[in-house]
Amino acid sequence: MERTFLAIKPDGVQRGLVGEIIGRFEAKGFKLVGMKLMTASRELAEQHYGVHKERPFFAGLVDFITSGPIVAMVWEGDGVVASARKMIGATNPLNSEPGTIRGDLAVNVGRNIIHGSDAVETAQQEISLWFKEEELSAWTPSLTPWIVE
Ligand code: D4T
Repeated sequence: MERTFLAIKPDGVQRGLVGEIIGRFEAKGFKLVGMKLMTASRELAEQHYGVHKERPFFAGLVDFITSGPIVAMVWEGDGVVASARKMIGATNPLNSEPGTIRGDLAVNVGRNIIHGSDAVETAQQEISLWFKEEELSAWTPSLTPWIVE
């Protein structure tokens, strides 16, 4: 079953948006299989954003993402990687459609409140970077037959 890595960034936690954001993925019908509140080390943040190492915003991004607790999560469901990206919205919140998390709740690219994996392969890498296997729960919500046939 497809899984994605989502993280509510320090701004989302500081602004008290954890419940609002998690609620959207729960209400959609995806399954939460891992979640922890943690402050990322510089090493972890640099690995996570390694693809942006040469970009001018890299140092500021790492400073920001390690500046306070984040909520790291793994969600599961058919098509969850692409669907979560759609629910999150464009990277720059000023370009995110209303109805998306960033479109509804953010205004600045450096404070865009949530991260979501951009592809199935990236998701697998990010999940193993942030979580140990034993931190993930395989479970069957009793509502499943009412959400997927
Ligand atoms: P993340 O990875 O945080 O989910 O964001 P996106 O996948 O939507 O966008 P990204 O990888 O291109 O950017 C990573 C991260 O860097 C911040 N950022 C980005 C920034 O501070 N300034 C910038 O100019 C850009 C392009 C925001 C997200």
